[in-house]
Amino acid sequence: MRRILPVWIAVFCFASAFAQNSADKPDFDVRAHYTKYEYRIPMRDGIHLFTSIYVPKDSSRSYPFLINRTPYSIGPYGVDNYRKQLGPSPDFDRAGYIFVDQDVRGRWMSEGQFVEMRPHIDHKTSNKDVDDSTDLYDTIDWLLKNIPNNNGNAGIWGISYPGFYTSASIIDSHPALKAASPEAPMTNLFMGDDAYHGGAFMLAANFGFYAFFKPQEHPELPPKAFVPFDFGTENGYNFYLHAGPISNLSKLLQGNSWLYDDQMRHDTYDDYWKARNLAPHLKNIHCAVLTVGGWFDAEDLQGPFTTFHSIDKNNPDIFNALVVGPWVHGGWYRYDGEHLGRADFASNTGDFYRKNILFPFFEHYLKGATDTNLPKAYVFETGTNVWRRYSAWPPENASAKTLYLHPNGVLSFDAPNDSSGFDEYVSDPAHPVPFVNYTALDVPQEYMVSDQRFAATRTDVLTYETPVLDEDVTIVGPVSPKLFVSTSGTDSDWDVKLIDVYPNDYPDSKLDKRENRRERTDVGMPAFEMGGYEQLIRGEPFRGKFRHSFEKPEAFTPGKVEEVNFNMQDVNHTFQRGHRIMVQIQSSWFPLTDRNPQTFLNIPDAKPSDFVKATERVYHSKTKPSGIAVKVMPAYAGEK
Ligand code: PG9
Repeated sequence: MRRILPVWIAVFCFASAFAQNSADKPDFDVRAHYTKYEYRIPMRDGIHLFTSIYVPKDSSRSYPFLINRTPYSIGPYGVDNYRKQLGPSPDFDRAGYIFVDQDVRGRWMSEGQFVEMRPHIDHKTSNKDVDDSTDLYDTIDWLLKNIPNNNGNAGIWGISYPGFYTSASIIDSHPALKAASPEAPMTNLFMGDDAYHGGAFMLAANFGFYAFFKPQEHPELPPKAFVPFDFGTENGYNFYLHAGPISNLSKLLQGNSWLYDDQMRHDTYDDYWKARNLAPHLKNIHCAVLTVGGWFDAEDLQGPFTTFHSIDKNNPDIFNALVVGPWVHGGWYRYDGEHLGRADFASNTGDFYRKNILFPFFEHYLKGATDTNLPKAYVFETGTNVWRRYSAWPPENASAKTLYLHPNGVLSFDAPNDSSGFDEYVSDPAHPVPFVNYTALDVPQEYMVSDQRFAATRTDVLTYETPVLDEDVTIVGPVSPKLFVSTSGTDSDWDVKLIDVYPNDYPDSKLDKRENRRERTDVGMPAFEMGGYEQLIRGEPFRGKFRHSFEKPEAFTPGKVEEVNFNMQDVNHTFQRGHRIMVQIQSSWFPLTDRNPQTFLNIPDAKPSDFVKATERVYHSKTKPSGIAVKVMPAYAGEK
């Protein structure tokens, strides 16, 4: 049975299902309470952006605008075709807003040219200098003048690409813009968002995405039916391994692959990526901002942190807050958030966020409702499964420590004292380490919490673990590998995983698996047995040639010991008493990332013969103390 890749159909459905409903199934009849209109709103350069507007039928009071700008279609089109849900949750539909949905430039029914993550123009000299900040400014201006019964205030929200459009649009804010919620906003695709992590190309996610997200010839015409890409197999590991060098994949997109090619070919931090790094442009923002992310967001986990910190730095006088929950990409919109795979979060975290954080935020800033008293950082602590309120992120009272590697697979907060010592393995690109131990064509969302015992059995994975903890250890913020390594090749990946090891007598999970529609459990393991589970907490690849610079990669000298230091994305996790802390190190993670040929060259154009085995060494001694730097919290010290 030929399996069509579901994930990007799911993304497409997910994307256009912003039109449908979030986890709180709407029992609210939108058509009975709203009237839909469609407009082509003129921008300053003459281009018209196709916009649908849902206006409350009750004209006894005025309403703010709540805007969503997307490249994924605002469908269904036609004033008689209504979305089932209009806002980020049914509470918004019930409370009454003027919902505004817009196809961005060059997508679907809007005119103009689409540009991937359109670069912001800091110094505009004419009406021809347009970007998403001018498009939102012109849209709000038009709405205020043309849509009656508005209360003079506007807000904007969006998840993922619409999250990017939220951040990009609020720069040089329109005075009527009072609130924004960028959610999983792509901020720098090369530095930890969708395209590259640690310089390694996120292969399965990106090829799968661009097999769905195609350039459009005539965006102003009604969109063509979506034709899913046929992989011809269910097994992504074999599909990508047999595809060979990643430039071969372009040919499978029938020439319509320039969006994929742009991502795949710009494999160093070059001007293409620098122009698209939104962070330094997040200035002159005058509205309140609530940035949202998910600890297990496999696509845009870094973006929320980069956005939050950049806005804080450049706009110190506005309300700027961060919310991070135990969610997958967009999970805070789509799911109850009680678990992911077999990781149990003990409460409906998505429901809590929608009702107690997001809805009150917009009600306060757009309608003058009671102040929400939101903290600077509202963060769910996994492990203990409680929400924490912090006055800064990361919390300022955490102390810096290092989990050091020791001989015989020991991990300890004590530094090694041996005069010499290393562990080694042979990394073979023909047999890369899988990132999940079951058949998958996409990037299963639960991979970020999946059991790592399968990897520990491989000879090309190093495993280190602490003794059983006699007290809780809570870590917050970035997790930073600091490795002393050598390779017999001239390039190598150093992928690091931080893992929570459950005690062998840990009770079985009581989770009902119906909720997580795309979850898969490991082959052979009973679905809920948690004794000895090795839960991934954070994992990141790092392509060694970028150890000194992402702009200018450097070859390794075979056998020469070098330092490889990098940051993995933030966490807030408690390793509970009775658990162990584990670290795994490997040089492939496939097909989550592309393979490193382990030869210093331009990887997209590598020939099959360029992929060679290499002997990798990780050192642990007094003079070469490899370890993972973390920030450890004292006993709970957040706001009460
Ligand atoms: N994060 C998705 C994506 C955007 C751009 C490139 C690749 C992936 C998305 O869901 O928008």
